[in-house]
Order: sequence, then C-alpha cells, then structure tokens
Amino acid sequence: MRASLSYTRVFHLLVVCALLKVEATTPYAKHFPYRTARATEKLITLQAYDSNPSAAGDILEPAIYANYVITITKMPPVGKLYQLSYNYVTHGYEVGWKGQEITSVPVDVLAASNHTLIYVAPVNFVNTRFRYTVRTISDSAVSPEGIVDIVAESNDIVMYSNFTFGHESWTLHTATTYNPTYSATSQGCLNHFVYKADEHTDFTMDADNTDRWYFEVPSQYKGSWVNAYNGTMEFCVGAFEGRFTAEYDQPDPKLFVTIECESCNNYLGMNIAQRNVTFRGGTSSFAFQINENPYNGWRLDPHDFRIVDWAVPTREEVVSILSNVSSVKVYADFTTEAESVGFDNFIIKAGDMIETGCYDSALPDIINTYPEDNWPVGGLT
Ligand SMILES: [Ca+2]
Ligand SMILES: [Ca+2]
Repeated sequence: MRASLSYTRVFHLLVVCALLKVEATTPYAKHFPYRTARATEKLITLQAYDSNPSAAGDILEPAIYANYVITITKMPPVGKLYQLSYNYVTHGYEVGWKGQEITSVPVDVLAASNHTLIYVAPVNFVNTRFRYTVRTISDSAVSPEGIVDIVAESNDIVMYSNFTFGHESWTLHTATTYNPTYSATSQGCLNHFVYKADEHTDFTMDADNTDRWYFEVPSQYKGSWVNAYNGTMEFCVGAFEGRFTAEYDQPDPKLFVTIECESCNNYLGMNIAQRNVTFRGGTSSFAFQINENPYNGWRLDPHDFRIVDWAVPTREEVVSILSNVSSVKVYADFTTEAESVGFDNFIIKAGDMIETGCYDSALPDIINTYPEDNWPVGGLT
C-alpha cells in the first residue's frame, strides 16, 4: 500500500506555496477534497491560508506552514487518522510512516510533518469528512472550521435516474408542482422516461407562456457531490410538442441547468448554472463537465437580476456548492410558448479531483458553511 503523494512532492508544494506568501494576519481553513482507494493509506496535507487578499487583487496566497498550528477538531466518522511517524518525518522512510493514531479531538497536527496526516480508508469505504482549524502562532488568531472531504476513487457513477419503473420522485415545477408523467416507451435517447405532458399544465399552443418551468431532482440527490468535481452531468431531452425555432426561443440569457447550495455563503445560497443552451427539437444528449473551467460553461449566479453577464466561478465556489447540493433544476422550457418535453438518463459521474497544491483563487467568506456532518452516500442504486 502506497500513498499517491510522496513526501518530496509535499515538501516541494509547500516550498512553492511559501514563496507566494503575502502579509499574514487572519488564517482560514480551506476546504480540501481528497480521493483515495479503498483499504489504502493516504497522505493528506493541510495547508494554512491567509484570508487577507493580496495587494495584487483578491487572490489568496497560502501562508508559511511554520507560522501556523493546525488542529483536528472533528474526527472522520469512517476510517482512521494517524500522525506521521518520527522516522518518516525526519528520514523519509516510508516503512512505518504511520505514527500515533488520532483517537480524540482536538489534537494538533505535528508541525514537523508539514501539516501532513495519514488517512486509512476501510475496505468498504465510500466517503467521509473531518474538520480542522488553523491558528497563528504569532497572535493566536483561530480560523473558522475547515472541512476535508475524502471520497473513494471507484465511485464512477455518483447518482443516476434512468426512470426504468417510474418518475423516481422527480418533480416538475410550473405554476404548480407535481411529479412528471411517466412513459415506458422510447424515442431517440429517451427510453423509459418522464415528460411534461399537456394535461398537467397551462399548455396552449400559440399562447404566450413565458413563465419558466423545470424538472427538479428528488431529495435523494441532496448532500455532497464532492466526488463529482471534474466529473460530468449528463441527461437526455426530447421534444414532443412545441415550436423549437429561433423565433420562439426563450430570450438569452436563460437558465438551462442549475446546481444549488442553500447553505453556502452563510445560508445566502450559491448556485452555478448553464445558460443560453439552444435546442431545436428532436432528442439531444447533453453532458457538462462540472468544474470552474470557463470552457465548460458554468457561471455563478450573482443573485442580482441587474447583472446579465455572470462570472466564472472559482474552484473553491464550485467545490463549496458540490459539498452540500440542495437542488438541481433542468429548465427544459426552451420556448416562449408552451412545450411538451421528455427527460431521461440523468447521470452524475465522478471526476478526478485536484489535490493539494496552491489554489489560485478562493473566497474565505464562503467557507465553513456546511451544517451537516452526516452527508449521504450518493446513489439511487
Ligand atoms: Ca430511461
Ligand atoms: Ca415555454
């Protein structure tokens, strides 16, 4: 069993991070996602960050580790945490690198370990999390709690709804809320699917109908999607009735998909969205990679209707939202008139998370807003 991150690499990362340090006053505990194989020992390095923006802008620079104490404040409910051993810290011997097991909190991470711990995942591991704080040695300023999420590498499909037997508790929101109609037929990429049918709604061809409607995930989807970072959201949409032409397009910018976190940003809420997707009828499969890369199209809702051009989210914002997803909505309402649209094969796939290193951007005020320690295991299987 070997950890995927060598001591040398950890050290180099920290040196690089330290070189980027700016004037430090208030520490903050960053949210770190990690992925690990089952029944494996994993090195986890926690870096202390300075919550003061740099002089060059709002970029947060990592702080020098020796100026901070990192304290584990809440144990992971699953698996075990160990300090690094003396031999590993001082000589780099990988044999016997596990030091003292951490069995109660609070406990400080050994400073000589460069704030590195070992997490041991059990055989049936799916996910877990623990919490920590950062304290400055100079003035004992303590950060709010940060979170470390650890998920199994093998969860390729985090969640899915393929509607083989029914609507799977998805909801459809128009002027009213109900479950979408189920069909056991097939058409294009729709095969045993749900749809918005005429009889439920204010469906009147040729009538102006600009009120937006959407499909919404069931409650089973609520919780952590951290392992979907860099993964994909995929689904199929098919048209039955409506005028899917440029003349009747909902005007841009318009929502197509949202991923929402009610508890983020101190319960002010945060959500990212895909907007301005064009659909010309027939059936279409969509796949969106979930990360902050502008090319993948996610934009952060500014919660200000006057702002038309939404900003690209930071990695930290995307991870924060994925940490406690409260809802996902698919606005299959493509036209300004009424339309009947089918929906199928909603799949969330896990991605490769980026671990450690120097994050190039983050916002301290969106950290530590996750109230639930018991985050659900993803999946409807
Ligand atoms: Ca299906
Ligand atoms: Ca419409």
